[in-house]
Amino acid sequence: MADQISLKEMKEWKALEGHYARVKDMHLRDLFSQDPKRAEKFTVEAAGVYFDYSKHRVTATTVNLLCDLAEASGLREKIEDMFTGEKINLTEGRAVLHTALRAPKNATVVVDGENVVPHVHAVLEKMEQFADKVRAGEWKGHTGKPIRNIVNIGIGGSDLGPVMAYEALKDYSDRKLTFRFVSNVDGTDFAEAVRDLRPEETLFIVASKTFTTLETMTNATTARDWALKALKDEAAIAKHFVAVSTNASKVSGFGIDTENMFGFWDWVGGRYSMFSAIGLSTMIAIGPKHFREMLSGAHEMDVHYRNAPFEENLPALMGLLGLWYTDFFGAQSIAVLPYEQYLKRFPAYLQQLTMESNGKSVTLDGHKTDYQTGQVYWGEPGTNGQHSFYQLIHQGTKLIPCDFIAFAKPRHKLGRHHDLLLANVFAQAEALAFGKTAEELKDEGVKDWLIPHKTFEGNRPSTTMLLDELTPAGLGRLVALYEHAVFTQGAVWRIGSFDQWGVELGKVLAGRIAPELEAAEEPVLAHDTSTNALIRRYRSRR
Ligand code: G6Q
Repeated sequence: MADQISLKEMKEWKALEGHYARVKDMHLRDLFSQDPKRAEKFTVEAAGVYFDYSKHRVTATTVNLLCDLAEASGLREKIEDMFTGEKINLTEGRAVLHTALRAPKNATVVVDGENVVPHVHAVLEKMEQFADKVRAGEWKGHTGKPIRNIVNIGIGGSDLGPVMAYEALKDYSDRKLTFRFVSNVDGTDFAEAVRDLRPEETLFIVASKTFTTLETMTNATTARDWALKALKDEAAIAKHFVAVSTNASKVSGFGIDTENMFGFWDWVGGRYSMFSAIGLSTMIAIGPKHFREMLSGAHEMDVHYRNAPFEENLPALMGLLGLWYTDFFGAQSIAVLPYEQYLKRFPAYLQQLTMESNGKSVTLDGHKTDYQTGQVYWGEPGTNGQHSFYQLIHQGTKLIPCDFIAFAKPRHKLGRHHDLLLANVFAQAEALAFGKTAEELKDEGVKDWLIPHKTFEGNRPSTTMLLDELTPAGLGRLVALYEHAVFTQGAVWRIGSFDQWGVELGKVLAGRIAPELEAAEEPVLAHDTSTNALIRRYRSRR
């Protein structure tokens, strides 16, 4: 790779530094009072998402400078490289084509000389046939009983997307079927997931790209033992186990007929895989039609990201705003606050998407970054969070930009619930931005000594995203929005957003420690003194 000047030496970065010094103390109260059109100017609506970023500590110049930085960082070209199947995952030598998973049938995306879109649609059709059979009660278990329970076994990218989507779209799911998700190697996860299930009515989806992941293979083996204990016939495996994987030989080695395997490809990263066959449980839950709608929603956002100018481009704006706070204001985290109970697993899903992607401190050409990358994402649904951690966001010492997500229509019309929910999300964004001054408190007659405690500085930034309704398409749009925001940041930061070497070391060390825990004879330990002591303590107490 040709040497390029470092990010912080770029004139666009330096322009932002100068600009930051000028605007850092500006207050949102003033920005709003100076410009009656501020809300309008800093709201973009695209792909079904009304995206109000007016309550951010930005001016029109900030937005222009951030977009200049994106342009100068080659974001436009990098987006094209991703969409056209260039091997942009350099450290693994792979293309990055989750966008091809939601491309329409007539699209062409070429990887290694081959159009992958027909393969995507062939797998989708195979998934549809299977999902329809299960949903119709036509897929029978070994004893002839229809399947009623679906247990997805997978971890990380093979779990978080499916479980989030299942919870998000539960209102669309077939309530005759029970869904469970097992990920943790902690046996409690499996034991609790199956304790009230009958093996003869239970289907396991073993979801693993590699089919070698310790947790998933351990759980899958336990599931096989659990099923065979009741069904007492190896032939039952074919009816009660299907696999989602890229590794056919490992799948058949486990005893699953590759007829019952749903494939995907090395150009689908784990945390970008919920729209691939990894979403089989989602499709069984909500049905093929709704699954297709989810794909269309994501595709709509893909088209927007690829074509819209950065100033009007939701994922680009979202990514650049995150970078503005991370690299200039020194913010460490972003709170994701969906005012929609069905999105309760969305923050957990985003944690992997964002933190595994952009939690890197070395650039693609191997240099240590001298700027901050990847924020800590966290959150809970509103209004629950308001009664817990919002205190720190309102009055604490840390700057925590917030993403509020809300829907105009409720999934359940119940009395005043939805109006109250929405009143709260709007109120929180308002309170964070504008706060409450000492003068206002004085006018209200608050005693002097209490005023410091009751003052809200305000100037705490947030985005409010308002969608019409939580539909499969809406979920697709939201997920794709965040995926591309992550891409935007990774492109500017010059890091590899699509590998995850940071998860490897712990796996290797656990592989070394496990036999030491299980050895019959006292093992000779050669770790540090702390780890040695912990191992001995565990062995003496287990
Ligand atoms: C995601 C990661 C990781 C992966 C899991 C499961 O991007 O690669 O979370 O999804 O480790 O891997 P398998 O699907 O191979 O079991």
